[in-house]
Amino acid sequence: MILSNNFTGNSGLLTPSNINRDALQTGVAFIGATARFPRACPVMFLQKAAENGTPNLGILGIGLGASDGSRERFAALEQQDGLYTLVSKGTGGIEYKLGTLLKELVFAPDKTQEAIARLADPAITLSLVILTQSGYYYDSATGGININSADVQHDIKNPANPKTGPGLIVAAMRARMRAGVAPFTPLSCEAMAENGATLGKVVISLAEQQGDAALTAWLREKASFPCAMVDRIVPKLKDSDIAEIEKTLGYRDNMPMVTEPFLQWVLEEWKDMPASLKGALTKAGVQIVQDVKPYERAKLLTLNATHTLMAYICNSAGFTYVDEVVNDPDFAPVAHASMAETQASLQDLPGQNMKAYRKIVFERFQNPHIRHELAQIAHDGTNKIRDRQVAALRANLKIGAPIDTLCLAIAGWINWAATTENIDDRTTPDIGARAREVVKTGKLDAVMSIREAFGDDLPQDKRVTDKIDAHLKGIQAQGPRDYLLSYIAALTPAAVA
Ligand code: CS2
Repeated sequence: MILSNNFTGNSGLLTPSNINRDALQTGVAFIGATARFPRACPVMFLQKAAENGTPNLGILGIGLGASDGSRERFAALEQQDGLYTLVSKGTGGIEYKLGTLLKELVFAPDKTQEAIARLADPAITLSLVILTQSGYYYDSATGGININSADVQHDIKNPANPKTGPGLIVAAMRARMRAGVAPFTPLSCEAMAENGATLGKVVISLAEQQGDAALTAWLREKASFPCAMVDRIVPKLKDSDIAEIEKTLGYRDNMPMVTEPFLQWVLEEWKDMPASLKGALTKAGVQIVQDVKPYERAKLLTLNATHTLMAYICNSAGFTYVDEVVNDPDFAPVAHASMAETQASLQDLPGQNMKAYRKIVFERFQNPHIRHELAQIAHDGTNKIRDRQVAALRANLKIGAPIDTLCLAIAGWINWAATTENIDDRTTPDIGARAREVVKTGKLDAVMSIREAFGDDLPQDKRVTDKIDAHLKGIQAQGPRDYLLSYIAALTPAAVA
């Protein structure tokens, strides 16, 4: 039987919660409610705050139609009354918890007016937002919304009947302004640099494009779009996860998550953030800071950059999962070498010592219960290489720190792209052809000319191109596995410290 308000199976195995769903008032929206990452992380902090007694953290889940299968996933969530299971697996054992905050669900593509009206409710003061990076329609050239997109053009012409996430937010904000209600505060959960600020830019520029000067001015004056760093490793759901939950808990859950115990939400304090909310979130474990950027950078360079290194070169060397690599004494040193380089430009932060942080990240990678597929990490390589390896490269070049493993990761990406089929890279859809061109000609140009990743300077920088070239030729000559082993054998103790 399917999980629902009326059926929670062997709930004795679930971590008890004192939340009374009937008494919970809806005060938070969640735009993109089927996404797993926020349900596993920020929502769990809100749930903790609700368990600590904050009353108005019931969630209005809004579904968007942007990605394939979202309608089906939303219907599955509706069928379960918004309930879902969170299975966290660590060395301390398994914890089963029910996500109970999602109380109301509205699928915006079918019920746009209802979604706008509900988002305009004065009781809603916050909204989690997850749109995927492309769902922001951000145009870095103009610093606003991408007016060349057909969906955005639709929303410019039809402000009352939007299709996009930013369009929905603008319409809801307009309704609030007209009713004399303050804006809600959108909390971006995207794993992307400057997430909240980017959301603010696209929302305000869309209002501007719609010719609504009053709304544009009102948003500029009154709305806040705080940035946040959200961290929890959530591997892709497997059929066997659903089967295991059904066997153990006695109900069928089509929207669960299997994740690690670790979770972190660093949130920027915004002007007029209510002191009571700040207190409640802090007590629930959220780190409220003035500037999120250094935390975001620390995570991107320590955790995500090492993921990206492994996703390509270690995948080509025969590994399938993250934990396989870091638990293999022959190959783990390459992950250490990567972290040593990417951390070179990082400073300790309040509450976060970089050495200790690195150790925690490495142990998280080692968690054998979290089978995190390298192939899952490999998609959208251009953006990831830019935000991770290239960001670290630029910083290290500035301070004269080593860049060898960073260049190995980039060479690994090129080799992987040349040898992998059906690559999903929205920024460089022809990355496979470009990489094969590099291999064929022995010249890096076809890949280094991807400006979105390397800019105009790095293709000219011989300190970088010579190293990438040497690594790539080594990988080609010896094969990825043997090359990686010979690279690791030559690492000095300082390179992995
Ligand atoms: C990963 C991230 O797929 C990837 O690119 O590096 O999804 C990573 O697991 C999360 O950022 C962890 O919070």
